[in-house]
Amino acid sequence: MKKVITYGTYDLLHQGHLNLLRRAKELGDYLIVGVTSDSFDRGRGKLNVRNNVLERVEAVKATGYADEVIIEDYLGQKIDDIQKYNVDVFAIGSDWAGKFDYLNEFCEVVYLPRTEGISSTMLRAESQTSYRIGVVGSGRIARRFVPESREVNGAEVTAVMNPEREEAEGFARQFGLKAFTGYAEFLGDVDLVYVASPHLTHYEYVKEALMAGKHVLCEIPFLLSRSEAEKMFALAEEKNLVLMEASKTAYCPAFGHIVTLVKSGIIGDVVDVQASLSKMVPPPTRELDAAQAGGAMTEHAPLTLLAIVKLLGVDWKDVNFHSLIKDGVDIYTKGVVNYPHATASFTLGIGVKTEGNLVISGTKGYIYVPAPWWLTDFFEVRYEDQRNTSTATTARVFATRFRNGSP
Ligand code: C2G
Repeated sequence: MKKVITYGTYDLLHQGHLNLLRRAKELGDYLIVGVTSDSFDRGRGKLNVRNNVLERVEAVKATGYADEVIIEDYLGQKIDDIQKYNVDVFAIGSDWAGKFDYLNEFCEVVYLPRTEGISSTMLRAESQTSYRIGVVGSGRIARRFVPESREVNGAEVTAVMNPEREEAEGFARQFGLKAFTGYAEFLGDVDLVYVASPHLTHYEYVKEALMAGKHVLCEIPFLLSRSEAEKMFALAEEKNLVLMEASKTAYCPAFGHIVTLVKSGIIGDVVDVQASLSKMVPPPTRELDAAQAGGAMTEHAPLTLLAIVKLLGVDWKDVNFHSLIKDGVDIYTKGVVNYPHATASFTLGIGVKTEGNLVISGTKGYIYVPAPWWLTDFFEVRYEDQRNTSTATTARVFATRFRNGSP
């Protein structure tokens, strides 16, 4: 019996998928279809899949071409599946031509003609509003945001605003955007605002955008005082708008995996979280300028506090700080956050170098995330008996996929 295997997301199943599955089935006697899991798709940058994995599996089954449907959940699974199911032919659409030649070592690889004129992306685009994103600021982080946002459909960066005309126009030319120097005019031309300007400008930009009825994504540090943050969240709620802090770590699949594992009790009760982060920046720079709210705390605390709050919550008893100040900025800060049943500490450096790892200690074991933990691509769950230690290779896979966008 000749076994054929093929993989895909099969979102909003369409004629292109049907043709592909029919042709794949014709290559042999038995067709296995690997349907991607939701987390696998998110990990490879497919962020807008409409149907969930169960709906997609049902849609593939309903075509009648699949003799068996499996779930594809990790990078490298194709090789495992080919060996496990004794597959003779791996088939995939010609849009992937060349990308899976490495599987020739295990079975025959066939690229089938792709059906022109139809795709899930087209179907998704037809049925959804496309949001116009405006970027405030044109520095390092904004420069990374524009190309990354192109991976997401349903939203497109269309404008940039910087009060310095030359800066705005240079950035706009580089990315094919409209340039604005006036905020009100800019707000009139977008649906959603990404604030990536210097720290001290965040409050006014966020407030005006919300007042103008625009959703806001604001870079870290979001705002520099609790009362400002509370006011802005209340305003967003009143206006029924989305207001988010752009904390990427919170959306790293492997970081989410750690939080879930901890909540499941894998290390027992959490008694301590230690998170550190340091980055050396040569002066003169905004990060070391007191007048621009520089310092280790404003630069790094949002990420370390994210880990602490996600793991231990917001009901702390007290917080203590020790800072080393140079030229008016903290080049090093160590903070201890005490909870009724646990303690947490964060160590931050901007002119002091330290290890940037995350250690979550529990009554049964601990989780160790090496530097740079905030990009979370690998972690270990460790126990007293080292034979029990498990390396979260799935987490490594998630992050590798995420960074490389590899198939
Ligand atoms: N396809 C096609 N014609 C189209 C659209 C898609 O032949 N107009 C094929 C693709 O080439 C693929 C299959 O249909 O072989 C599934 O497509 P998608 O759902 O887009 O999944 P894809 O991202 O290609 O997943 O591990 C997953 C695989 O790498 C492929």
